[in-house]
Amino acid sequence: MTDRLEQLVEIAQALVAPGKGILAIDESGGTIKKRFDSVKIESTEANRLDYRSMMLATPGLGEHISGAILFDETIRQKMADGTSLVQVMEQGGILPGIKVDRGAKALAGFDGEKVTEGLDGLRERLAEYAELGAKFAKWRAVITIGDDIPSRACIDANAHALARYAALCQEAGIVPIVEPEVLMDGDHDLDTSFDVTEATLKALFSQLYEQNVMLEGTILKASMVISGSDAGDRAGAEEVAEATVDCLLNAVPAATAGVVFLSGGQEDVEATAHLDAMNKMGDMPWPLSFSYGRALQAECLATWASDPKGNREKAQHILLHRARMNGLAALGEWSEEEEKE
Ligand code: 5MM
Repeated sequence: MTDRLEQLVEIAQALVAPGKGILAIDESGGTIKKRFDSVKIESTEANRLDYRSMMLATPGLGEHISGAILFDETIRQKMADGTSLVQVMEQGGILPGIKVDRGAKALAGFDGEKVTEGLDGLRERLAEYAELGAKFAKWRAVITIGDDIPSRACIDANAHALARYAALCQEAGIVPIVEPEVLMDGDHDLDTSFDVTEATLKALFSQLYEQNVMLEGTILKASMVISGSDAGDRAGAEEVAEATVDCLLNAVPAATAGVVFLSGGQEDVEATAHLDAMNKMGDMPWPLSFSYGRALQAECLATWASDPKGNREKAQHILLHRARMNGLAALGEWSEEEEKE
């Protein structure tokens, strides 16, 4: 194995080290504005820096968080004393990652479906991000469940783009996180979520194979197999865990370095309980961990926003607690009692 491939494997394994997971704080301009609007904070560059640097400087965060995914603005930001956020992360033992997709855009000819853009110029952007300290990257595709969708065309177009992105990342010595998110929106049942997720993952791994992507240096960021958010009779934690693990076993090669889940709109504790239930099912071919955005940040954001200066430590404490709970869930050692401590 060449040095570059060995380094990819090492980084990928570090990202899913036992009891550790990823903090997703790579909200693009529109999404962070939406999050800040919900807590009545203006989305200025200074406020985004204050909020994200507060999270990354949380003492002890690196015990449960292996890496954090940043947005382009964040990987370039420095604090008032000149320390860059990348340096803050390095000091805290957290690997810097970068979102490199340019968003999910309408897929021509397919109403209601999206394809993620961002391949043009990606080789050059990756080289720059590697210089800035990025060790891993993320690309998110969006698959929507609805009347007669997703189409085969949408699944294939997104799988193809994900694989081309992953190959470019590995060429640059950056570990790709491939994220084909099957949205929870809608009233679909668990079986529909299973079928769509399985078809999506199979298409993705077929494309990764076609495009020579090394799975030992690749992380899958998956959505759980879960009832739609508007479904009448939503499946419970055990059912979600079993369906998700069955689906992954059907579609994800054992060589893949690890699987981390997105939270996709689940409540904080719900996302933790689902991950824990999966890891309590016994040994898996890959580590199963987390890469939550909202399920790690929701309470931390609300606390910080109510008094950004006065509540800084309180918000950090809340983030650390959620990170610790999810770290336990990644080991199958979480319990409701731990939650109360
Ligand atoms: C943190 O949110 C990420 C960026 O989203 P946009 O590109 O839409 O601004 C998002 O990709 C996130 O990493 C994943 O969806 C997982 O986040 P959740 O909140 O679903 O755990």
